[in-house]
Amino acid sequence: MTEPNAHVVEIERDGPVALISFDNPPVNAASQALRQGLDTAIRQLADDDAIEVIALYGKGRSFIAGADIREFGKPPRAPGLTEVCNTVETCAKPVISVLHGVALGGGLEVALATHARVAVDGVSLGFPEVTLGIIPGAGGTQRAPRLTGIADALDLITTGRRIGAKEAHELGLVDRVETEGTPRELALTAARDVLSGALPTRRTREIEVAADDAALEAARARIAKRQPHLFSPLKAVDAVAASRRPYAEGEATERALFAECIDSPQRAGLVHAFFAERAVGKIPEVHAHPRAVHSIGVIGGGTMGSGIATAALLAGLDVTLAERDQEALDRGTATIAKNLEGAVKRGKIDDARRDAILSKALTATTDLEAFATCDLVIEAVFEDMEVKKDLFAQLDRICRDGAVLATNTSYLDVNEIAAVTRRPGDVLGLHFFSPAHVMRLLEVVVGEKTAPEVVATGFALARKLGKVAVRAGVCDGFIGNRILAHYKKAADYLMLDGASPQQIDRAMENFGFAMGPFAVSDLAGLDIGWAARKRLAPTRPEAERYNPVADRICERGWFGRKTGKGFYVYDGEGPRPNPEVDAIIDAARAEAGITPREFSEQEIVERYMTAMISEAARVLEDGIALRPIDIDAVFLFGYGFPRHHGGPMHYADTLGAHAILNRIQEYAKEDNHFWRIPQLLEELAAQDGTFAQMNRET
Ligand code: 3H9
Repeated sequence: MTEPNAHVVEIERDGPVALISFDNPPVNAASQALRQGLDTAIRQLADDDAIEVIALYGKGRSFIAGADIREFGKPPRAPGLTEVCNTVETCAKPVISVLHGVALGGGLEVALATHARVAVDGVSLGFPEVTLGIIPGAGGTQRAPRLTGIADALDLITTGRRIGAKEAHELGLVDRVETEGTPRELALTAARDVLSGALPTRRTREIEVAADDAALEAARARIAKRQPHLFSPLKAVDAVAASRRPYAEGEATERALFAECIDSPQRAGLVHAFFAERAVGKIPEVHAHPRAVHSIGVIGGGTMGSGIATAALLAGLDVTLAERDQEALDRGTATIAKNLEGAVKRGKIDDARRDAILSKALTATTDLEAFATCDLVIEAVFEDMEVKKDLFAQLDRICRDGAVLATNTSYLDVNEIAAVTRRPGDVLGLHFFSPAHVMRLLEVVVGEKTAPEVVATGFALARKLGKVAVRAGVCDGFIGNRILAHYKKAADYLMLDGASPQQIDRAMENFGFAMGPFAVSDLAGLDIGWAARKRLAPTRPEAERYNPVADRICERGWFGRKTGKGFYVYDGEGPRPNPEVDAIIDAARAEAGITPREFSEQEIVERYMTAMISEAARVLEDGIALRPIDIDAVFLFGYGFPRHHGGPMHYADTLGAHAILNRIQEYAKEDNHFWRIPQLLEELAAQDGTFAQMNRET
């Protein structure tokens, strides 16, 4: 027997049945070796008179997870997946597939090119291409509508939604669902059923597609509303529209549209974001053994503490929630119950699970001694160093040996907090983002003395909670809030110099942020920034410009959404600019002797992004973030950074270090205190280097 590509694709013969299996760990991506192996195997078996039916299945954890994303942006290597799918579909003998684990993107396209599909219960099917800035490019936009109709194909292809075996069966994507048996056993059985006539086969390309112009228009309207900045979803609609034409014509249209997408900057940004999510787990402590965490203690039942408790409960952990008095405790447990109710509404858990969590997994107490048996304790109390130190001294006395002690502080010195305990090695920062049961980012703040296994425990906990953990060093604000404080000042200066808060918000929303900085401040609560500014006032350098507008808004008792007024008015009719803020801004400008000037949207974006990139470069210089890609992940998963720009460091590479340097030099002519050139950026510009190179080198 000749092996087409012995390591990745194997043929097994059983009488008239041939099984082709894929073995390309970890996820069976359709790499060049897999494509070549499959193409060769089908051609060989087509010529083999002893074989009457061919069945494909995957070894390991999945069928095929899609094209090999690492090959994107590199010169294509033959055979392309389109050709391979065509080899499969045009094979004169019936070819079927058994789908388990995942069959995504190109993996699903291979399956749709086979003549019948068996789904193993638990499989996840979908077209995630639009999340990577592309469209299905191996016939998916042509074959899916032939099986499901245009409307359902559009839903799957333009959203990237993943579906299970049952729904795939209802939609007509698969012919059979099996609940028992290994993929190999099911492949053999199904192949024999093809021979007996029990499993009918047909070529997808031969099916007619019914016209559905209404579905095409509805999809375009939905995309304009929900994904206004994305390039590929509309291309996907155009490709699906072409499925009405003869197969070869539709396929040619898909190829052309796919090529436009693969070359787009959005594709590069979205693929970078995909890898950022995975790269951040590669930390120096990767080989340390995490400590087991089954029960956690949460101190503080405010929005943050309740959110953390909710996240832990949803992940199956036992949670002890502590507050200083019964009233506060009741508020905390009520918030958790409300959060869980939201999880029921979103279909994440059912009523019975919610009831079990509330009655069995959650313990509420006003006595810190209850933490004696917890594996990990997180405090989420008021941001005050003395309060936190007092708490950690108590935890040090109460908690068992080996328990991890975590602070959720947003900016305070984790080393100073750890120093009040006799076990600074067990202390770290776990900085959640609000609402903590929704936001995916977790900054794992590593102190000078934090033990490697305690860092590993923070990362393992994040995985359990479904969060993206990023390793951060100790400084005021860690990675995210430190950078935010800087570019927020740039926004404040733009406002003082002539741009309105709404204009700045609109510019950043048009750049791709879901909300601009002033709308975000209103949402978070203006009192939070006010407290931070008051705290930092004594250390504010003389030379630093100061915009007092937000302080004056707060002095009126307007803290944003929660008080109904901030930069915007919230009175039930949707946010609108607060007219009284204009007068406050005018007064601040007059006091500072500023004659307001016009700012174009482009200049607003440039100044804002340059400030973000500058401080991010300093965060790298100071070793607070391990690599540029860690900063990207912080902004993608915690700050609503537009995914198609890949994160601030990836975006900086698209501009080039020289261009950023030139901007800073230009801006520094007006304010050389704020606009300083980070040394790292200067070095990159001198070497024509990129942040991406730094990712590869570290
Ligand atoms: C496509 O198919 C386009 C076609 O239409 C075009 C044809 C012309 N390629 O996520 P994990 C790596 S577009 C390369 O941690 P999990 C991943 O980086 C593609 N590598 O595991 C990681 O590497 P490392 C459509 C891939 O169990 C390791 O595998 N397909 C790919 O949590 C483990 O991954 C998709 O978009 C890939 N396709 O989740 C599917 N996939 O260990 C993308 C994964 O070095 N993949 N890797 O960090 C996923 O959604 C998840 O990885 C999956 C497994 C659900 C499969």
